[in-house]
Amino acid sequence: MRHTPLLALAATITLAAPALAGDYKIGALTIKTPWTRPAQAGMNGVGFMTLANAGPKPVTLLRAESPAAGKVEIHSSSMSPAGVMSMRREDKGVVIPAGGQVAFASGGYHFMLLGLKQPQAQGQKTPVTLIFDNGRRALVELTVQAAPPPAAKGMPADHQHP
Ligand SMILES: [Cu+2]
Repeated sequence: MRHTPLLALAATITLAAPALAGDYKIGALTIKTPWTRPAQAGMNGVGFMTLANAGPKPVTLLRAESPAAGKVEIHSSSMSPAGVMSMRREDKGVVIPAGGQVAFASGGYHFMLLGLKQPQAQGQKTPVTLIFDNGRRALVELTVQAAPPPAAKGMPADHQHP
């Protein structure tokens, strides 16, 4: 064993460290402004954030989990030509391209927090763990707020609907 136990530990513990206000950095990934709306216990919550990948390789977000909900699913919303909004599960995860970013925002990708165990009240934080294909897990906290954070508004990359 040439590696010290400390180094091995550093390689496996990948708690995301808060960076700028509400942002988390984990390796080449930045998780920006995670937030969710107020909701009652037993209801489904919806989580939003932006995932940016500054690295040279794509990273896939495989799934997410939270002690605050019975289950967390990755969904995408889309508008049919008839103007009907529908959503579907993204069981294969979501690829964050090298040098790119993916917005989880109203009308697009989002996290469904199925069966909230407690109410989400304004100002509280809901913990969610993101699990990536490179073996990393990032624990982030969704801030409970009624309206999108300023940084999440007006993101042109998210607007693909006609
Ligand atoms: Cu959904």
